[in-house]
Amino acid sequence: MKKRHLVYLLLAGSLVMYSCGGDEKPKEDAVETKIEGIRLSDTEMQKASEIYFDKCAGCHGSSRLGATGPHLLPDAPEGNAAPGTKLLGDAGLRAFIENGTPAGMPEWKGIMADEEITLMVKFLQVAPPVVPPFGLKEIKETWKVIVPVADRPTKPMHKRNIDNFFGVIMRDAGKVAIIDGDTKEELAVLKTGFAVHILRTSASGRYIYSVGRDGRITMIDTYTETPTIVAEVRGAFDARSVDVSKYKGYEDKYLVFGGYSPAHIAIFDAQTLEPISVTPTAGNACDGDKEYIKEARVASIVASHTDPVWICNIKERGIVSIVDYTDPLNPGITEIPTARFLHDGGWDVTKKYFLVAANASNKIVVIDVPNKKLVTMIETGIKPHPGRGANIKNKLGNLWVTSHLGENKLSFIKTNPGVGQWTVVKEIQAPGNGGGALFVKTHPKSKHLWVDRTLNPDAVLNSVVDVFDTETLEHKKTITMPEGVDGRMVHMEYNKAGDEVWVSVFMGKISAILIYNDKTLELKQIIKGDWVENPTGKFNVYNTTHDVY
Ligand code: DHE
Repeated sequence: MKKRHLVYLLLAGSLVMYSCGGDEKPKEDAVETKIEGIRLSDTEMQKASEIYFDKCAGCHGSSRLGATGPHLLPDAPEGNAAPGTKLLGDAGLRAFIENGTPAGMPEWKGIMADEEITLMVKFLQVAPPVVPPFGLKEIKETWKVIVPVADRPTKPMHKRNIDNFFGVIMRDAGKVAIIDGDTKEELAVLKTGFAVHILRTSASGRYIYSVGRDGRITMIDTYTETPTIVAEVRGAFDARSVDVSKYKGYEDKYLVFGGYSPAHIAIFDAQTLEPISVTPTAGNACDGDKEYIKEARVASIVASHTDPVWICNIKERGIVSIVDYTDPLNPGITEIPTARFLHDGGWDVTKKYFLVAANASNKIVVIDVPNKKLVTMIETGIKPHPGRGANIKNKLGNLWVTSHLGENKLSFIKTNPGVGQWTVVKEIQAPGNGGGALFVKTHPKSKHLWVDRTLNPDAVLNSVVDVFDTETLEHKKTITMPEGVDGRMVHMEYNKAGDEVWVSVFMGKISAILIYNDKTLELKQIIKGDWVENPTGKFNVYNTTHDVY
C-alpha cells in the first residue's frame, strides 16, 4: 500500500479530511495513525483536530509549533526548552489539560468531557496534520456574492437607528445576532460560520463583517428591512481578525483579513468580498535574522483614520506591519520590529498612536502610525490583554488602560506629551486574587472603567465584572451574576450614547446578555432565550466604526 498523509481541516464550518501523496480515497476508520504505540482512528483524528482548532490552536499554533503557549510536538524542536509531548506522556499531558497552568492556560476539566481529554492526550503525542496551500486561487473558489451591489438598497429600508445596532457573536452556534440597541429587539440571527471571533463595521457603518475560527468572512447589510448576509468568502482555514479601509476617499472600499493558518494578509473588495491579493507573513523574528518563522499568524488589525493604512500585528515574529492599501494589488508594507507575541490592542485618544500587547514579553508596544515608527515598549505586567484598551482622562493626564491575563493588575499609560508620557503612571487591582482579565472598556461620556476576569480559575471571580471610577481610579462596585443566568462574564460594550453597558454570560448553563445602566450600575435588562447561545463579543455600530473606547 502506498504511503499517504492525512490532513484534517476546517472547511465551511466542518472538518474535512484530505489525503495527499497516495492514490486511495480515505475511508472512515479504515486507517489508524500509529506512532510509537499510540493509535488514533480516522474518526478520532478528525474529532481531535476539531477540538484542537476550537480550543488549543489559538495559543499553541495551528501546526502545534507554539505561540503564547509552548509547542505541542511529539519531539521538541532543536533549541526549544519545552519538552516533547512524548516525554510528558499520558499523565503529564492530562495534568496540564485538566488543571491548566499558572502561566495562563485555563483548566479544561469540566469544560472538555473526560473522553475528549483522553483523546487529546493521545492526539498531542502524534505528529500534527499538515496544512495544504490556501492562496488567492483557493480563496476565490470560496467567494460568493449573495446580493449583488446593484440589487442592494441605496438607503435604509427601515426607520431604525443603525448607529445603535449591536452585532453580538453567538460563538458556539456559529451565528451573529443583530440587536436594535434602542428597542433591544433581536432583528436577525444569521449563520456566519464556525466560532466567529470578532466583528468590525464598514467606515460608513452600513456593513458589519464577521470573521470566524474557520477563516470565513461574512458581510451583513443593515440597510435591508432586516439585516441580511450579502456576501461571504473564506480567507484562510483559521483566522481572528478583519478590518476595512477608513481613510477619507477609501471609505468602504477595501477589507483586510489576517490569516492564522495559512498565515497571510489578504485584501478584498469591501463591497463584494472579491479577493484582490494575498501576502504571506512568514519572515524573520523581531530580534534580527536569528529565527525564520513560517507560521507567523496575523493577530489584531486596526484601520487608521489619518492615513490610508492598516496596522497588522504579526504575532510570532513580533512585527507590526503597516500596510498601505492605495495599491491593494501590491500593498506597500513597512515592517516595524517590536516584541513577541503581538496580540490585541487599540488607539490612544488622538488615534495617532496604536498600542498593542506583546504578551510573551509582558510589554505594551507603542507605534506612531502616521510616521510609521516604534515609539517605545513599556513593561506593564504578566501577559497584558487589553482587548482594544480604554481611554480615560483625569488629573494624571490622558491614560490608556490595559488589563492582564497573568496577574491582577490594571496599568494606566500616560499618552499625552509631558512628564511621564509613555510610562505607567498608575497601577491598581481588582478585589480577589489572580488575573484572568480579558477586556477593559469605557466611553468618553462615562465616568466608569469596566473590567472582566473571565479566565480567572476561581468561579466566583470569573462570573463578575468590576467597575472603577475614572477620576479617582478607586474601585466602585463588583457586579455579580444576576439570578437566572449561569456562566462566566466576558467583554463589555457601550451603547452609542455611552449610558449603557452590555456584558455577555457564556461558558455556563444559561447564556445571556446583561444590560447595565452605566450611571447607577444597576441591571436594566437581561436578554436571553433559545437564540442566545454562548455570546462573546458585542459590537455597537457607532463605537466600532469610530473606534470609541
Ligand atoms: Fe480572542 C479579540 C485571538 C481567545 C474573544 N482575539 C482577539 C484578537 C485576537 C484574538 C488576535 C484581536 C482582534 C483585533 O482586534 O483585530 N483569542 C485569540 C486567540 O488566539 C485566543 C487566545 C485563542 C483562540 O483559539 O481563539 C483567543 N478570544 C478568545 C476567547 O476564548 C474569547 C473570550 C471567546 C472566543 O471567541 O472564543 C475571545 N477575542 C474575543 C473578543 C475579541 C477578541 C470578544 C474582540 C475584542 C474587542 O473588543 O475588539
